[in-house]
Amino acid sequence: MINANTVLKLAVQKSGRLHDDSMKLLKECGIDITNGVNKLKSEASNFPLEVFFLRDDDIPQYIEDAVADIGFVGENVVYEKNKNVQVEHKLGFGKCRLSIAVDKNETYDGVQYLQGKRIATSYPLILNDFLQKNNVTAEIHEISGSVEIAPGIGLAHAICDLVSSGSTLFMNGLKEAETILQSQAVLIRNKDLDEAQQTILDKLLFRIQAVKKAKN
Ligand code: PRT
Ligand code: ZN
Repeated sequence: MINANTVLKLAVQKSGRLHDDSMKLLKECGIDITNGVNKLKSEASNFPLEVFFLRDDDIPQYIEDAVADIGFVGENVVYEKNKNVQVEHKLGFGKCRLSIAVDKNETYDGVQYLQGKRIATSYPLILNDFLQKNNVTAEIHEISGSVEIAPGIGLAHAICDLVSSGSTLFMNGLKEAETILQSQAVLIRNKDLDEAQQTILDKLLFRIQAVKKAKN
């Protein structure tokens, strides 16, 4: 029997680029969340959903550990964290790409350019996969922020970072050389939801798909 008291726990970014679109999507799905930005969690008043507000980097781990059941997070974070979670649905917002960029005056003539170079990034795992697939040996220098300044201060020959408009690269005298991942926000889930949780997730997915259809 399905437990009528079951509530699905959704993790969303507490603040940052994905927060507003995540909350907007819930609203478009007809789900009322009483404001909870300064709280850790908030419950929907008209749907069996509880929303947890977290740093995006922590979301895959929380889902793997079943602290939350589902989450809205960028594919870039999902693949970099490499946790045991399942990507269920692409959400259509938070679009960006993970790209390798070099000094705008460099002649970039293909991935072999990167051989023996030092590349600064916050995405060492995804970058390492890309380099291996392309038989390139390069030094990956992991930094957590302001990756785009690394070439200018002599820390690296190239960077691997998220790009959307391209203006950050431009302002730092860099040019995009290689796109290694196209990313957008996705709904990820714990792999072992019980029947009651699955039923709620199916209802939510049905509404998300209806919202998407209405926009097309
Ligand atoms: O605090 P928390 O850890 O939760 O947030 P965060 O600072 O790690 O992430 P945040 O809010 O910056 O980004 C959240 C997610 O938004 C990312 O993981 C991506 O999935 C998505 N996203 C979409 C982006 C961008 N577009 C983006 N442009 N994330 C970051 N950027 C940055 C990029 O790193 C670079 O510094 O924006 C700059 C480039 O933008 P353009 O427009 O100048 O090219
Ligand atoms: Zn983050």
